[in-house]
Amino acid sequence: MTDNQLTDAFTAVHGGAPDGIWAAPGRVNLIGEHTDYNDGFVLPIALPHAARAAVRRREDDLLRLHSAQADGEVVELTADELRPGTVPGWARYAAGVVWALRDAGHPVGGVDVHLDSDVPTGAGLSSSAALECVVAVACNDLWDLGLGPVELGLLAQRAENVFVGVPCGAMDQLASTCCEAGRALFLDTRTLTARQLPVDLAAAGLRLLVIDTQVKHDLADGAYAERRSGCEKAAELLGLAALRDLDPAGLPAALESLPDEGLRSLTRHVVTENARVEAAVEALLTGDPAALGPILTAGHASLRDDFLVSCAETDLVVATANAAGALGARMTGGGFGGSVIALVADTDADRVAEAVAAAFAAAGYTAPRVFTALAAQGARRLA
Ligand code: GAF
Repeated sequence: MTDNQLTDAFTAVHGGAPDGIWAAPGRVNLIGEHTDYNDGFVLPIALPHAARAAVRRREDDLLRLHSAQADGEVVELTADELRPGTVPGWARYAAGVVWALRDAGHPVGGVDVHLDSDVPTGAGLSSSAALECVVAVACNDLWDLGLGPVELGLLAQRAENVFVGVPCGAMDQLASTCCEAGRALFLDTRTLTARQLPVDLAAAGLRLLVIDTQVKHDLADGAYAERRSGCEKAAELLGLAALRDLDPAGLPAALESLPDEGLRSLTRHVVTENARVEAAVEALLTGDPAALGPILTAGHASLRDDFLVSCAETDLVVATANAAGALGARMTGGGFGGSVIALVADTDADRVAEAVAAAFAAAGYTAPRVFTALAAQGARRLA
């Protein structure tokens, strides 16, 4: 939607004009899955798909929240009365950020908000982080808070952890606030050191397909929290601050010392996944993006066989895409459905997409949605 359309929609709901328009993108993670809450490495790119918000600062502390994707109602809340776990539905992502900013001592008050997002929901593409981050950047500008992208991303993560109640790591929110166009964000989630790595797949005759299986996942359903607490337990038993601290050379001995196969396989995934991120960074830095292919496929096998967050649909996409000529493929995001990324030569893109569509039809699955991912700009003011 254009800025004018957003302004018109804001005016129709709230009356008058917004103070400005902001955008915050969804993401795909190239590699480094379930590493962010283990103090590890991630390598996301921002998508052109984004949550956009027309926002106006209010002089009272009323939040009047409206979403083009919801049923038309305006959700009215009082900033001072916001409490974790009390706001249902999409509005909790916006309200949670106001809560997190105020809880951190920032003098944020009421806002009128009209949201419109084209980040597919439940597709593993960070639609909720996009909603959080667009409100965070808007409040940062409207109250002149002077917060940088890392601080804003971490506040948005706190909104999700505490206000919404999902124990996610920081990747999605930091990807949304920190990513740059044409670059992948190599982030060390312990030190929060970030490097922006050029990712020019087109120059190499390649493209990254995003294949949304349309199987909805829900991070709040407990399986994600279980994986996270399993990793924390393994680290504790190994005497480590986090699984990030386990060197690949020490992995065999560490695995032997763990009491059960569940903890062993979680540990194996995290240690090998961090090494895959480092290998992927090397591929990008040496100008050899095709080398990402086998790294993606190995990452998928680890998520499927060790971390147990894959599902029949994502496994079918990966197997079919690779059989049809993809250089590599893997599920992206938290898992239990959602999207697969496939690295393909430009000339093979249609064949891969058609093969996946045919395999889904044969299996009786809903047709997948396919688009090409282009590394887009992180959260920003549009107008
Ligand atoms: C979800 C979470 F929100 C992220 O923090 C991350 O853990 C990801 O799953 C898995 O890598 O998107």
